[in-house]
Amino acid sequence: MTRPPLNPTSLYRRIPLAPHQMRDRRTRTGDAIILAHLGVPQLNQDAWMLTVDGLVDRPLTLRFADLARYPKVLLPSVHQCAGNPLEPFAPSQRVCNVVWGGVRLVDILAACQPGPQARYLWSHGADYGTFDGVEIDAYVKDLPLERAPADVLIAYELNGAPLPPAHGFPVRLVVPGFYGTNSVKWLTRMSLADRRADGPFTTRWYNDPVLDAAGQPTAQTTPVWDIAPQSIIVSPAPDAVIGAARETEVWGWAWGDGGIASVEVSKDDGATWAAAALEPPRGREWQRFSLAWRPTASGQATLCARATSRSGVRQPLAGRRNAVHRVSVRIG
Ligand SMILES: Nc1nc2c(c(=O)[nH]1)N[C@H]1C(S)=C(S)[C@@H](COP(=O)(O)O)O[C@H]1N2
Ligand SMILES: [Mo]
Repeated sequence: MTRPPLNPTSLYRRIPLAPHQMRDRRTRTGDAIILAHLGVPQLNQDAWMLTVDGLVDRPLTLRFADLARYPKVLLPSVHQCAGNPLEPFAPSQRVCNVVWGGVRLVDILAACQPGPQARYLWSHGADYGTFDGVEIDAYVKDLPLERAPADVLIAYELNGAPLPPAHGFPVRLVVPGFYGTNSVKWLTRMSLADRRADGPFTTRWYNDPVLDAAGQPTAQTTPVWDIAPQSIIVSPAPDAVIGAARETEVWGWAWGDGGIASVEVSKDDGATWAAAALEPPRGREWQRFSLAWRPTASGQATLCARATSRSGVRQPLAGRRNAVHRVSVRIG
């Protein structure tokens, strides 16, 4: 494929909302996060083609109009950026909850019949350029087929409208339950392979150092795939003034691959915790939690929330991208 023009031509990032502004259950498109490492390729829907090749019996080339042959699926899902790959332990609250529309990856794969050796799906984007001083031919990510969720989407809609250019127009991958980095935008090629992809976005970046019991890095790394349990406090907002002896609702959102089982809230910077009310998981969406609070003493208070996944993993207090979110308020 000839290279499409890029606009902008380098890293483009938009993080419109702070946690206290994430009041809507469904995030409007204009409020959704945007992350493009290399710029935004300007693609033409009629000229767009997707090649599916590698370890498949029947390689396939799809044009945009061919997608209409497959059932259309709507997928409401949390969409979270793992944060700057150069700072893998920095907390990231770049998140939104949106509705994707498209066709199922499994339907496309069924049409091209992957062979028994196929273990990874390599997805290529049309973007190219330089990131952290490294020259990149194309943004490429890999997905382990045995762990790939059944609801992975080849998406062409966001919130009921065609994907905006920055979100991957005309077609992108959406891997629900995995961090955004895996959801390759401006999709041009999917290759089935028997090993992980060898580009910098799968070997150099987006592999977290595995720490030992003492918190020291080991020689091992783990790919940034599934979303770890996390929560944010939406209300009260940072530096809000809370009336003493009045009832206030502490509320927010919790999410993580596989769903969240419980959320605890602390009103004393993590010294003590109380169970919050929590919605049950609904598909891939974030879950609302809330706790009524009637402050007694006046002064400063630091609120924290921590989520535990249905598989029993609890958010760490600090030092990870999913570290506990803290909000300081004034009681007066
Ligand atoms: N082709 C391509 N796909 C990409 C990226 C990219 O730079 N190029 N960025 C990834 C990252 S890090 C994130 S968080 C999500 C962001 O998707 P959004 O901009 O639609 O929110 O896209 C992912 N897909
Ligand atoms: Mo990201």
